[in-house]
Amino acid sequence: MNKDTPLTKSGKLRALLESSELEFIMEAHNGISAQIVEQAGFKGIWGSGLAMSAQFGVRDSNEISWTQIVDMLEFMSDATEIPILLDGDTGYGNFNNMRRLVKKLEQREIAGVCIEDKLFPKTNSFIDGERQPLADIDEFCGKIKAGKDSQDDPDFCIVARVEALIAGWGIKEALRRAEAYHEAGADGILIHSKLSQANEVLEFAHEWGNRSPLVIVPTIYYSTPTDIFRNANINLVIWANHMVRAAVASMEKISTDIYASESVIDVEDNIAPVNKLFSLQGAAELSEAQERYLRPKNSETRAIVLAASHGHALGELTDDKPKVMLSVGGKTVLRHLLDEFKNQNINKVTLVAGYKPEAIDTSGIEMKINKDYATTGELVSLAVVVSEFHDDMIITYGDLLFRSYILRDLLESDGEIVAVIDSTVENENYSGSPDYAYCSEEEDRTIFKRDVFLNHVSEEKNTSSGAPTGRWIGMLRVRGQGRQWIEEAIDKLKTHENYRQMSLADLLNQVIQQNHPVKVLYINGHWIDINALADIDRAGDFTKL
Ligand code: SPV
Ligand code: MG
Repeated sequence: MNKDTPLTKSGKLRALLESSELEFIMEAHNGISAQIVEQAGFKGIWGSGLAMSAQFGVRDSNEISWTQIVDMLEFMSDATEIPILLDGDTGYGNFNNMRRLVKKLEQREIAGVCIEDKLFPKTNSFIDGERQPLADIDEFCGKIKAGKDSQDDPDFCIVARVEALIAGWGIKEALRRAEAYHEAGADGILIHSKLSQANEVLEFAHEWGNRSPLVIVPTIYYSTPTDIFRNANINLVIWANHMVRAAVASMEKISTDIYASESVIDVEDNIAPVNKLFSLQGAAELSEAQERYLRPKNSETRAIVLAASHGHALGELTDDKPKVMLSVGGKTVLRHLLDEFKNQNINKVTLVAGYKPEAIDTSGIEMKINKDYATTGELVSLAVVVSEFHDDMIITYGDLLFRSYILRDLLESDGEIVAVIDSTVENENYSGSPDYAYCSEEEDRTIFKRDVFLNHVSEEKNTSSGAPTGRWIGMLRVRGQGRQWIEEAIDKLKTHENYRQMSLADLLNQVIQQNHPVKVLYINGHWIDINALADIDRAGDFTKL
């Protein structure tokens, strides 16, 4: 930044007032309009009394309280970097009210205040201006002095607004007052006029010379070319009410159009997109902060659900839908699964479908298809979503129902790959072909649990590795390097002649064969998978427990 650029808002306002160039500030009346003014390039904001009253739907006659104004200014100031000059009416009372006002404005980083020499409660200068009594000059000078004496920041600006021309007193009185206010310490003079030509303002400017910064409000004499002001000893132009008028005109049009057409189709392209609001509100910053401070546990975890097969053993039940869409205990199997994921904050779920994908309710999931589901095994289904793999994921069969603690414990377990193993080797109700797990140790029921690793998974009950220590339930956690191990194992198995028929058990065995550890999370029952008709009733009972 240029070393001469003031850093404080009050410093910036003072620089505008004292600039050798003609400067401009624009009205704003709330946080969003203040931001829009800043984004348009304006170097300052006019906190207009008229506009703020109007946006509250009341008159510009001190019907809103000064604290309501200060509250609004706080939003405007928080939302912007450019200085705000408050239209402070008469200072909302006498010298004492003025002192308190200045303190409160400084606390909110409002750069300055303009007060006008009328009586509280005031009325807008363009409504019966001649009938409005002017303040006693000495009393008004006392107010200016009190304000100047109570400011802590030397750059805070107090602009004195002369209403003599509005009230019909003429140039002489205007100059007399301006001089007194200047003497009292005002940082600038605002000369106001309600004529449609700038003549009296220009005459005043001419007489005033460069005694102190001069500010004008060309609301009524708007047709005067700006260069005339530029050449007339004027420092600052206030566009005093154009944001609120623009908003009113636009809102009126849009509201009438929508009412008449009973539709928003034709207006959509003529109004700001919702994303524009988000951007003005700084929504992106909040999302970022949420990532930093509020990232819920497991929110990065994704789930992959394998649900491609037909499930022939279920007979007619799967004639028109895959297993995951069977209803159990009032919900589909898939819904049970998704609810378990949701309970653990896992919201990104990819499901690999194959048989009758059109019957799957895809709300809350992303669906991918293994089109060769009828002739391939689970491994091919998993390979369909390799591109969806993530550094933290659960891979599971879609026909599993389980108690919530199983997924919770799996998410809390550490290890690059963790397999959930039921330590009950035999289960007479089990209808499928079990994946017997051969682990480094049997389940240890003491509190001093040691890490257990999977050695092998097999449909064979007794293999050369000895007796099984449990059954794999079809659920895995994969994290960190584990993802790479799985990808490498898939690549390796792809070269195998049986690849198309391979299962996830083959994948686990391959990972282990490549010397990567697969940790075991032992459980004791509390899950069920749906393979045959008998399982449907059992699953119904399971969900009721
Ligand atoms: C305001 O913006 O509230 C002003 C300027 O005081 S004017 O309405 O032109 O009087
Ligand atoms: Mg005003």
